[in-house]
Amino acid sequence: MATVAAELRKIRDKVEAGQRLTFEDGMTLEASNDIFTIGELANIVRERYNGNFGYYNVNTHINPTNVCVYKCDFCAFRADLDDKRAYTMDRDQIIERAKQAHDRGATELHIVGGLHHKLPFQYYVDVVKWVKEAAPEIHVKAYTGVEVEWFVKIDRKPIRDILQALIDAGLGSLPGGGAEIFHPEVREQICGAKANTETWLEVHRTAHQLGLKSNATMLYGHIEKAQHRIDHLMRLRELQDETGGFQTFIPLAFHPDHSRMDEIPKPSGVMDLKTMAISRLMLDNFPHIKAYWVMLGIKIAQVALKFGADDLDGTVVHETIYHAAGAETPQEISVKEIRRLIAETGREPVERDTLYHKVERSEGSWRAGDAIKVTALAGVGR
Ligand code: V47
Ligand code: SF4
Repeated sequence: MATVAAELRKIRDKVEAGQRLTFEDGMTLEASNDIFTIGELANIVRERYNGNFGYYNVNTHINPTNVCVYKCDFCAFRADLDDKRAYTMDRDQIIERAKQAHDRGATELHIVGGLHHKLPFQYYVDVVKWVKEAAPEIHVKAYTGVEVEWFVKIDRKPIRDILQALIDAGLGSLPGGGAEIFHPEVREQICGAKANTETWLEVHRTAHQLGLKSNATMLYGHIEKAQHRIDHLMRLRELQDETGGFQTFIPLAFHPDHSRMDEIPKPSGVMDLKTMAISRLMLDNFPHIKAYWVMLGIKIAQVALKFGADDLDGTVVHETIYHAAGAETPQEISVKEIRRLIAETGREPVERDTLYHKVERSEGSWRAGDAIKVTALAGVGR
């Protein structure tokens, strides 16, 4: 039996040669606690894709309703229809938030929420329209694969037609939520009622065919095991080989507070950094890996820029999903602070828009510049 250290040396050779890692390689990385080596290897891939750039964007979240027909075990955000906490935003509230975001220089609105028992699909289409009316230049990144599956159910139309109606309303891309853990051994236990793995992947496949970019996530640090995480990454890598439509992968650390899994401890810093790095190494065809500071905490997110991540997400205002589950991070960090955090790691801070164009700002306005190109190293990816 080769030792884990010897196996890691083989993985180093593969990474340096730009060769694809196997499921077994992923399990070897999971079994190792040599986080320096794993981080160093992830950094090779990270710099191959993104050089020394450290990206961030200026965005705001809108969660139009917290009422949800499903009861995922990890979710502290959802409410029943008759719950005191239940809310649904109307046209004026959505427009006000979009205008506020615009006035504060946001280039993106991230819109996701619950699957309301009674709202028709038209409401979700209107949310996109209202935002675009109020702030036409803002990019709307909205609705997870799970929400799109719900729209298919309530509007009795195929995925393609649902996505097309949202695109016609102004949808710009899909966020990565709802992926959780694809392996049925876990998915059925923690969120068995909502869109299954095949449907989530089919929504993203169809979105890519329609020309939309999308993101993908993985919720880790609960009941899943190493093999489930590696399986999850392999399934995403396979779809990305087929479509090339994913931009960014975001590992999401589980926050247990106020959820039905509140007896599980939060993932440790070592797990956060290892999961980031292993994601970077396994997803050799994803251009970006995001360290979402809201859930990782600002300190781990900053260090993650040396463990495979190239993006800190946004300055984020009005985040509720994690804060409902006990996230202790602030609701917002300033551009100055996010740039300082990136620069302190030796990276060059770059403001990007949702589709990774460099944002150029002048007094009170902004415009999307050219696509960001890494010139330091030829050849992206493997
Ligand atoms: O799908 C819910 C997760 C996701 C909890 O695409 C929880 O750029 C941890 O997907 N603890 C929604 N996680 C958020 C999301 C996201 C976030 C940032 C950027 C992007 C992007 C996407 O939040 C859900 C679920 O996986 N979640 N509850 C919890 N207690
Ligand atoms: Fe509903 Fe989403 Fe929460 Fe699941 S994670 S209960 S689908 S709001």
